[in-house]
Amino acid sequence: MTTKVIKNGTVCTADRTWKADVLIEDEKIKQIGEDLSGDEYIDAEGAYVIPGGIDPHTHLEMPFMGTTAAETFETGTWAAACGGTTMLVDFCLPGADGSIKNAINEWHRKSAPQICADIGYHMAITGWNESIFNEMKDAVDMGVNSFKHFMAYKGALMIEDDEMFASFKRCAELGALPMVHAENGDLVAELQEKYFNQGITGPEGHAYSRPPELEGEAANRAITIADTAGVPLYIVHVSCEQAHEAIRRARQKGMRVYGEPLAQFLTLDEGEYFNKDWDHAARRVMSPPFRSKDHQDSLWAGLQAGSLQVVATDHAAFNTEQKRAGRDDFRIIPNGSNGLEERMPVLWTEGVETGRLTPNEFVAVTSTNVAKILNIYPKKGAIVEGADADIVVWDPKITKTISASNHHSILDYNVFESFEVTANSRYTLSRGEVIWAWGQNSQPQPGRGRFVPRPAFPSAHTALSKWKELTAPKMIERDPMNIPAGI
Ligand code: DUC
Ligand code: ZN
Ligand code: ZN
Ligand code: ZN
Repeated sequence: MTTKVIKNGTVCTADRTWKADVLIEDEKIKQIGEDLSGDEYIDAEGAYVIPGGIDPHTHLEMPFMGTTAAETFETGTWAAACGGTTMLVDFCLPGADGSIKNAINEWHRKSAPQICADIGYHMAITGWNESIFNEMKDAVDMGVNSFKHFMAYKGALMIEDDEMFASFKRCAELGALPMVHAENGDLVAELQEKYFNQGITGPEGHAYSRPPELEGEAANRAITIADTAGVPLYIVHVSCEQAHEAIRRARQKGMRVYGEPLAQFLTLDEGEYFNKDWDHAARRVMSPPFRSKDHQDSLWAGLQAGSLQVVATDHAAFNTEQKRAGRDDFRIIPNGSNGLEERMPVLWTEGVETGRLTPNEFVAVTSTNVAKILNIYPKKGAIVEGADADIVVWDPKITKTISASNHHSILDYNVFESFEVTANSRYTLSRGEVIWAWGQNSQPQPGRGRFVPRPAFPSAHTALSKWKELTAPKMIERDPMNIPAGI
């Protein structure tokens, strides 16, 4: 079989940086060392050789809010590859029958013929009954080891606390990772109505009705529920100091709680919702919403200190036409924004170029930490012998202006429009195949990507359980005769 060597680059992993060539054989990394030779060569002179990015949070072709996200599995995985992301983890939603197994099979049916690179899934738990309890085991057996719970979207996806507790306990039994969308959905619904009734019908109403306090409250509640169930917790799209603070406090107490800021939250702020151009503002409507600069500072600090571990996009792409369904009512603007292609270049430019993150930290939060937390390390997220050759030749000298006119997403706009980025992927390799080369723009074969099963976590994953103490309570012996008179 043909071998490839990535030549003359600087290998940069989550823990070190050194000059080395990387030899690839049979889709895997065969050897890392000096002066390696092979059948073909890939030039990495002047560039970093990093593990392919993993976006832990996307919604491709997701049916949502009366429409379906416009980004397809084909365009989404291709756009991702163009920006250095070689794997994404998409959220499966149950269909009308409520079945988890059927939802996973439906996601396979949609994704398999289209994907240009590898994917995994999380499963959403949007209600609670015996068949969901049973089917969670099937999901884990099918390679889906994480379950998301929406604490918002009242009347649609929202789950109640008792249901969430039941599901978290089931996750603990199965060695699965529960995730939450943390916003107090009951209060969001009330605030939405309040502002709408005051005549605030535009996208600014979206920001007013989803204040950071409601995200912080839900994050704290989810952490308490996870701790009582004795299971780790992953909080998706952390947007604000209040949620970050809850995570920091939990981690300090020894809980395994993970937080995921988005590239958008780190760089775009709530001022976008007050733009006079309705389309501009509506295109940025997502939940939680963009916040003020203070919250951005908190998120950057969390990435630096390790209290937040990964950067995602929540890529949920709705075209302008779809957004316009909410022309007269912000409550029905489909929620979601883009970022799959932009996540890594934007994070490098705003994080590494500014000195906030080291290149190694950049690798950790875009790839390695994701692989570890989602239990696919070191198959993914690593440059070590035997790992999948998902590798990016990351060029810190490529500059470009982000624009809908040159991006690879299906979207008719880009929330990062006119951002100047100072780095991009020179070559993106997926299991050893070059699927993106800067300046060539030739899309790989749809369907070449694979579903990556993620196994259950070992039982140590459910350590530190208050719940275990609660289920083995100590009996206290009392003398029934020793009760004071009059009680
Ligand atoms: N938030 C969004 O903005 N879109 C998809 C789902 C979500 O929780
Ligand atoms: Zn409720
Ligand atoms: Zn969400
Ligand atoms: Zn999401």
